[in-house]
Amino acid sequence: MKTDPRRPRRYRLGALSGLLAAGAGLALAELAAAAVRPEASPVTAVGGAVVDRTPVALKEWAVRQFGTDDKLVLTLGIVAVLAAIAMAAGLLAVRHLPAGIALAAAFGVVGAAAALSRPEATWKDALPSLVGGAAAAGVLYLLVTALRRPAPGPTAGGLDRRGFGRLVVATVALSTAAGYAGRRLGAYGSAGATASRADFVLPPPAVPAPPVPAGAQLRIPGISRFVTPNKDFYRVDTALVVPRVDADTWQLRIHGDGVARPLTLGLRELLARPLVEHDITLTCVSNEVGGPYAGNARWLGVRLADLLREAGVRPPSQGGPADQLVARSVDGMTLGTPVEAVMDGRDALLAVGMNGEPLPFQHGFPVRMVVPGLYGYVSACKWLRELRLTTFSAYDAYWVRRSWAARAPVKTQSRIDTPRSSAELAAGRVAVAGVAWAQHRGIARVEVRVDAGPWHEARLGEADGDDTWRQWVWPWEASPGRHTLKVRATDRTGAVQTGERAGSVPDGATGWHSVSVSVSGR
Ligand SMILES: Nc1nc2c(c(=O)[nH]1)N[C@H]1C(S)=C(S)[C@@H](COP(=O)(O)O)O[C@H]1N2
Ligand SMILES: [Mo]
Repeated sequence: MKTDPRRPRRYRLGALSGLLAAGAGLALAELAAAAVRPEASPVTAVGGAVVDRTPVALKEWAVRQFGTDDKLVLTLGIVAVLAAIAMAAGLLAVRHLPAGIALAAAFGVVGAAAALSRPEATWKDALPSLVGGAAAAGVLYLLVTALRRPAPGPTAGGLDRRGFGRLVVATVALSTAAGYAGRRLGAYGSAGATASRADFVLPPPAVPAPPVPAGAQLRIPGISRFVTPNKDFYRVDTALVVPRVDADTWQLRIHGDGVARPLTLGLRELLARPLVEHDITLTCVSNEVGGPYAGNARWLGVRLADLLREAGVRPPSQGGPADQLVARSVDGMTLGTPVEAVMDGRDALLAVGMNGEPLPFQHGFPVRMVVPGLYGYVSACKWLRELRLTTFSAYDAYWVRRSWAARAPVKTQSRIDTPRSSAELAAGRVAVAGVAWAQHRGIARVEVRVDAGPWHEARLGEADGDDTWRQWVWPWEASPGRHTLKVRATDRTGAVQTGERAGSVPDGATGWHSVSVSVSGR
């Protein structure tokens, strides 16, 4: 067989054609998604489908490795896989045009299937991926046909560089224009939501929270701030694009077993009820011992128990038929909360305000749930849309279907904020300090131990109710050498935090946080 010297180059250009076709497809799909809804973009849809199907062990690993960047890493991963397949499709198309085109188009179908598999999907969600797949296939067809067409004139048999070059320029221009238009259209689409948040003035609370006691915040460099500023508040959710809900059209529906008077409320109606303010520390079940997924804020909202009573709901202890309250968000997330906990007198809130401002979009604007004493995944539904009363035996919420426990009260935990792990310290007085939490039970005592020594009682910051974390500090006379510091807390029921190590699945990690430091002599 004779080998054609132009072949390697033709393949390189084939791979490039694949990439350009994929780029054009993605850009047009983003534009279409901006028109349909942002969640329907193929990358987001595939990403969401991957998140839904990721085994917990892998998800935990990803969260440990990448923290809150896990979403970015996932998106980059999808784009990288897509790029590899796009190049393969380009190469394939050079050899066998229909096969390459079919591969490009198949990707549209995969994206469409992923979009349709997402909760809350309608048939329209398939459109962006189908448009993208068709565009990619069409562009690939044009580029590869040009590659295969011999140049006219004297260089007959060679590549029609000009023709191919023009097509490349046209493709890049088209993709850029579509990408730009998509962004503009996307911003336009969420402009109503953005304006509704900007215009939203928080009503004053009928029951204000007392000021945070001055002694709740210890003056120690490196300790977590007692009130976590909104911009620093941890974020954990499955949303690859943050839902932007327009407060003016937002509605909440309350219905289900034992709901004598189902309710549908807009924001105005919700806010017509008395608002209470309450400080609550929120923690994530997937937080490792010593991890960062805990934050404390002043929430403003309507007491959920009042609203449920208004709807005629009775807790199981008073003969109500429903023991589970399933909250559903606009993005189809479901979280199941014990009705008994919501109605037992604690300040379970439908929150609209966080630290004096409307909820940030990332934290659930316009309305989210917050329940003191329960991990976020069984209580803190963001972008709330529906509350349905049912039973734990009849329904498993999203995380419960993924090996997490159905009921998950917060476990007593404590964390050393300072000194940091591997810190190099000078011998002498060192402030060992951090936070401890046992929401709704309260923290009674925190103790610190150096190496295998005795436990020393730490000084506690002033308590701000039982639903928030508490700061603590212990002055250590550090002696030279390597040392390990450990902390444990005792809640107000007298239960001491267990030292037994357990991972976060299924209902929260246990064990004592420990920090190793080295102390040098003077
Ligand atoms: N709609 C929606 N609400 C959600 C989640 C989610 O993925 N989607 N994650 C929950 C989890 S696991 C936690 S820990 C809290 C975190 O709230 P934050 O991001 O405001 O800190 O939100 C909860 N509410
Ligand atoms: Mo969580």
